[in-house]
Amino acid sequence: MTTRRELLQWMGVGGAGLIAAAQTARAQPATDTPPAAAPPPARRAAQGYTPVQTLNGWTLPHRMNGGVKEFHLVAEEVDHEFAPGCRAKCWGYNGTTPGPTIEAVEGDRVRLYVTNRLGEPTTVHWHGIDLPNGMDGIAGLNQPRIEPGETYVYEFTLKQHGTHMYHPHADEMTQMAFGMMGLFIIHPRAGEDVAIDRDYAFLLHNWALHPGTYRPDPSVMQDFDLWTFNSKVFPAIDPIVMRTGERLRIRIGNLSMWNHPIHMHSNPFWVTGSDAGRWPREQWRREVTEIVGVGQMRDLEFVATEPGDWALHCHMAHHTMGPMGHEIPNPTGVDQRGVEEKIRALLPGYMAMGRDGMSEHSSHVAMGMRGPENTLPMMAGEGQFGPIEMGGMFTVVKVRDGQAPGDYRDPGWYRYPEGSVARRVSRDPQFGQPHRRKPYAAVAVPPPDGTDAPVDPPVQEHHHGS
Ligand SMILES: [Cu+2]
Repeated sequence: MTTRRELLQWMGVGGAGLIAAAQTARAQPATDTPPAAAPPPARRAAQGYTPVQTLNGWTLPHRMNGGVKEFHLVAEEVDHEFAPGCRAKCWGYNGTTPGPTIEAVEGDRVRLYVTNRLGEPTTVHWHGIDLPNGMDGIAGLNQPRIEPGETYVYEFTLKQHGTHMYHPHADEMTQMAFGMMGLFIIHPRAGEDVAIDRDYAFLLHNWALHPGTYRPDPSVMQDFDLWTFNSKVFPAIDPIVMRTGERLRIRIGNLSMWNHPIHMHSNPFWVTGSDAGRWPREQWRREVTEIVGVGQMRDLEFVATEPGDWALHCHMAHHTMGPMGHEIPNPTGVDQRGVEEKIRALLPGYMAMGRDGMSEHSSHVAMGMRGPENTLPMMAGEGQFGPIEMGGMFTVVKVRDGQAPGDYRDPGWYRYPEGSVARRVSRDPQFGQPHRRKPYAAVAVPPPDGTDAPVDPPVQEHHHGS
């Protein structure tokens, strides 16, 4: 139901604010709340919402037809690049994986055409959307399958707002493993009382694209090779860009086969919504990590107070890495000299690593060492201070004092004010008198003079407070 207040404000009638204020005053019981604590005035958006920025993606244009918003999805094979050096034949919609974002407003009547250009049947399920049962898209249960070459139409009225998804519900295991999914964003008809300055959205996914192959393997259940935001891996994932003091919303959906604890650096965010729309404010939670479960959506809101380059990533350490072997013996602490030459005779280009940790992999990458065909390094990304050593679900939130409102262009790396970066104070492993318990002497620490001979640091006496 449209209230008189909303109607007046949509129409932009002069003086409507005064009428609305008078009506509100009559409708609400008097409270002791001082005016300063009252929420900011509601922003009446109607169709004037802040458009969602689909990370590395796009929004599907629609056309109006007799008051109905018409969209047309095409299920088809796509040639997709995860990052330079790694591409595959994937499946998606309208030429991309994920498919384009569908964006509409609560109360809209939508008509969605779906053309199947795959070699097998498909359907589309509108995930989280409150609609008539016959529009829910489950092959066999709610509708016949859309056969290759056929076009079906779905039509319903959007009764809610929130962050939703669409994906096939026919041969789901294969079609989703190949990248068929997209975002479906419904903005609230009456706007939002806490206004958003920037609204980003992405989907979490995983892919079994084995090195040297060009088709994702749909039968893999756990040991995936690629972990993606909107089907891209770092450093090919776009940064999230904002101005200091702005309010950001990040809408995250998960159609992968794992739960992902999404962690954002800088000050804590609020979890403010889900498939069910923006939650009442009493339910907002302050977090620094939020698990986005399989099949779930989460909206995170963040007010930037500190400029800089802030990491945003999944906190499962393997999910911020590129492809790796999962069943190799543990090389940590193993001196592989001698063995390395023998293996290289069998496997040209083999390079032993991992004795002191995996970090040297990033320097191999920086040296331009080539891995197998059509795959990506486990660690990648070069920042202004050196290797970032990430690879999968990782991107950077770039907060800048000077970023103009509405400017989404990448401002480059942050320019740190002088003296504001952690710095080296010594190259001597014996530096200082730190409290240590039972130091373990076997780890070789390079000596400060730069010679090659490993030196075992002497076992130090240690003291600790009683
Ligand atoms: Cu994860």
